[in-house]
Amino acid sequence: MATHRNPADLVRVLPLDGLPATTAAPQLTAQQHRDMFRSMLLVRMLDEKMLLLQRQGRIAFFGPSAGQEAAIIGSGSVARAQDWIFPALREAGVALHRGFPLEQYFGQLFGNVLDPQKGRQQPMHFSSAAVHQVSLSSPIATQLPQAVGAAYAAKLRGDDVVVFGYLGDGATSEHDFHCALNFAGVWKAPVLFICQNNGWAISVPFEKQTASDGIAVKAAAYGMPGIAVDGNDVLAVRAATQMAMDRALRGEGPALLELVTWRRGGHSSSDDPSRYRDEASIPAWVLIDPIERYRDYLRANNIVSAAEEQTISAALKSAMDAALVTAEAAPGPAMDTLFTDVYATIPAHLQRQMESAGSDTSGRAEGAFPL
Ligand SMILES: Cc1ncc(C[n+]2csc(CCOP(=O)(O)OP(=O)(O)O)c2C)c(N)n1
Ligand SMILES: [Mg+2]
Repeated sequence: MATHRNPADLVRVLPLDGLPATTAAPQLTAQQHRDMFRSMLLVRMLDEKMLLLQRQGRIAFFGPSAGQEAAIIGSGSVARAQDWIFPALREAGVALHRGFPLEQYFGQLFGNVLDPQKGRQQPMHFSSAAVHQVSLSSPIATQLPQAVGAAYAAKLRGDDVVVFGYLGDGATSEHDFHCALNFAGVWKAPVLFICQNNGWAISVPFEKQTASDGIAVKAAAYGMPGIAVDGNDVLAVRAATQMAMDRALRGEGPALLELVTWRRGGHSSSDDPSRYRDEASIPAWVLIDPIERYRDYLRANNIVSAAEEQTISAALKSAMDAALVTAEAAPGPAMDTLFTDVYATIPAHLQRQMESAGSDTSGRAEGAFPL
């Protein structure tokens, strides 16, 4: 059960257990490095805080991404402002890296007025037109044909847009995955399929998911390159994603990236992995912290000193704490948005229903509606 993927088979920049780099570090400015590192720290910080909030009953549900920060930020940081993200469960960090405000992030988890979707989605379904990130689709892999459609539309219209379609290893067993890759290959759609292979699909281990030698190899069947990357190596992820992006921008179509990482925690705040996972059999290399690996690089190359990191962390913490206080105090979405947000112009029957529902504008739905 400890097979998962062999690290020797993966694209790597940062050293790991004596394994050599297989590709050069991407050319990034010090500011780009700092931004990526900051986002990785933020994802980890939010993860820890949100799981506590869930246990305190302050939010209902959370899907953690501890250990996957390199895969999330290394790939998402390649997207340009005009590109679109079709995420799975664990890519809120991509939205945050691209400017999604923390108040809106918390507002989504509280389902209140600060949520751009006004509390109409399950927690973790972050979505913001401003940062070009659509909501995750709860049914696994359904976002992938949507991502291909968006990419193909951009191609037909001549828009300079690349679409990032994220998925987990479990999603590769869904028909939507195969359908999406097939169409993307035929149409040469500018879409990157970015699979975070974290070893698990809730309680199903990777070994039970597929008989193929990993996920990247599946790309060959659809006429696109597949690249298997050390997903805990943020620079390898960034380099591989950029390579796929450059191909798409040259009109050469899609690619499949398999970012091999590890789900350290439960599937979600509702899960207890000790019920089905033997912690002693976890491959040691996947537990080497992606943040520490990047930190070592940043220190060795004099990009982020220990003092600078302290300043970054302190600023992140105070921004997080302040946004949380604001968001937790915000009211629920106003009751009348149930009626006003359905059509551009309210039809007569909804108008009547809105009037008969009364004039409650307290923003709290509990008990205010005669059901
Ligand atoms: C079609 C469908 N089947 C089952 C589920 C229940 N479900 C939610 S997440 C999940 C596992 C997803 O695993 P993976 O794709 O590896 O992503 P990860 O959670 O590991 O990030 C399952 C089976 C679902 N949401 N949709
Ligand atoms: Mg998985």
